[in-house]
Amino acid sequence: MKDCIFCKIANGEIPTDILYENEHVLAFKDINPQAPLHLLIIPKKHITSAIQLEETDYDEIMPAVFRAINHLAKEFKFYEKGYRIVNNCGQDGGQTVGHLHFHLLGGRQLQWPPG
Ligand code: DGP
Repeated sequence: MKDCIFCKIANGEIPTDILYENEHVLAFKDINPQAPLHLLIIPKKHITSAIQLEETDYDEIMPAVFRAINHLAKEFKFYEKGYRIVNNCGQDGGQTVGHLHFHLLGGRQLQWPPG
């Protein structure tokens, strides 16, 4: 989608170090890290937020997202001490980029509840 920053990353318009890629998703470092390791996993297809997921996305996108997360968690050894997967959905959820993405955070003791 035109003017979507994550679509521009997905189609190579904005050069970004891609850490993981499969048919449906890709992953890269968050520009504003909130933990020693803070990655973003996004679908290549433009989906505005989790509430906009369509029927086929449950079969295609979401398994690919979790495949990517588990691959990265092992590669970066998040899993050894634990990590957090976050999806901010909509305004009250704190979503600032209107292209579905999952944060993968680790490398420090994370607090709960979130703000
Ligand atoms: P959220 O608040 O859940 O919508 O998170 C959006 C995240 O996207 C935020 O942590 C910063 C990150 N971000 C925004 N623009 C860029 C960008 O151009 N490159 C990268 N790598 N991350 C970005």
